[in-house]
Amino acid sequence: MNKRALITGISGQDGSYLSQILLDKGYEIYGAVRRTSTINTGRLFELDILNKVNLVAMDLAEITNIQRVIEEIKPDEIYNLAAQSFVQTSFDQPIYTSEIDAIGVTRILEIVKMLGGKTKFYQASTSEMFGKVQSSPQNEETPFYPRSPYGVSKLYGHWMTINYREAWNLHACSGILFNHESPLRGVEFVTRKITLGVAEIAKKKKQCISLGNLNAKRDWGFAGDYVNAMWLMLQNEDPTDYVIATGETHSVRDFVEKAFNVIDIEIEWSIDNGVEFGRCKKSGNILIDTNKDNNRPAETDYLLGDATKAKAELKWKPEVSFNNLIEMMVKKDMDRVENGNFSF
Ligand code: NAP
Ligand code: G4F
Repeated sequence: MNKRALITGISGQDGSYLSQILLDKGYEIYGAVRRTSTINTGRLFELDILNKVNLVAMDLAEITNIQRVIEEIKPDEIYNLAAQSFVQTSFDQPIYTSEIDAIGVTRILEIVKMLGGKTKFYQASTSEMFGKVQSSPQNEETPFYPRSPYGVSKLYGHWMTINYREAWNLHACSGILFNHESPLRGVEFVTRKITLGVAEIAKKKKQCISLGNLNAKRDWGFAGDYVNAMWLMLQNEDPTDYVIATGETHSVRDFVEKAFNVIDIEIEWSIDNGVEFGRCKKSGNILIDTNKDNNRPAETDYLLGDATKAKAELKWKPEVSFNNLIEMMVKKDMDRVENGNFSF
């Protein structure tokens, strides 16, 4: 019989890619979607899998809803990807973020335990838990120091996952994933904001992209590679936690330069009256400006992951390079802008 997976956050970037690879493996997919005025199915549509998954109404805020869904579906595996996932918003909505990203995890774990504890559970943990990094590169042994309500909430969910594994013997594991991007990334995140902005500038629909901290560094990989690691973790006989990362770090500034290179523009940086700008070297036009509104009250300055454990035990490795990722994102956004093809 086909395995059954319940994916919370199926409408998001990772949920869509994960559905795609699990469908290829023959899984029956149930995707939890919360009630909104229009259900966000654009990514599933773009991957041409919308009619291959079963959508069920489930909000992480509502335990009775979670219980009914899990009781009815009886999934072999649950991938808990649902979250208020935007760090900046978590400073304005710390309580809502905790409700979903922290307590929401316990709601699912408790129901899995109550129903006999047979369902395997994956928790979407994050490199944002390392925050003000205590050592580099970061691996499974690195102490955590979260710098946002999002990071703090995720750290609670991380430890709850470990606690249910140790206390109740659940097959529960947590993937500490570093930033991963794709053409399906939400437009609020810096990489997609840049690639969409570059495409709009190339097609003369926009003049300038406004950013915040250009010096922040991230270990950016491709989401399609990272969802495979989630699946591999749940196939382990003994559940444990893994860091998933590329082992390379780049600044937001590097990302901007490389994204403009895709459309043959070279960026020159300058500071006027304390504000940094990026100009087109050839025309002198300002293509990037910086605005303090895009800065965070507390920043995670530097992330660099060490995925040695995942490489050794899961035989996982990233396939898409930093340059190829940027090129893939810019080209897809050029196509979207040219054809007015925005499905999410
Ligand atoms: P995403 O695109 O923002 O997707 C988040 C998903 O969660 C969406 O499907 C969203 O539904 C759903 N959701 C939000 N609140 C919910 C609620 N109350 N009840 C049910 N569903 C809810 O995020 P992503 O990039 O795919 O990331 C997936 C997971 O990995 C998240 O937990 C994120 O925190 C974590 N993570 C991501 C990264 C990364 O770099 N992408 C790195 C580490 C960890 P709507 O469509 O209705 O908004
Ligand atoms: O793209 P970001 O918003 O991603 P961030 O905060 O690293 O969070 C993402 O990765 C986490 C894993 O580490 C996930 F858990 C989380 O769910 C999410 O997927 O910002 C990246 C960096 C930050 O340092 C930010 O200050 O880019 C900097 N930045 C500079 N200007 C900007 C901007 N970020 C955004 N979103 N918008 C800007 O204009």
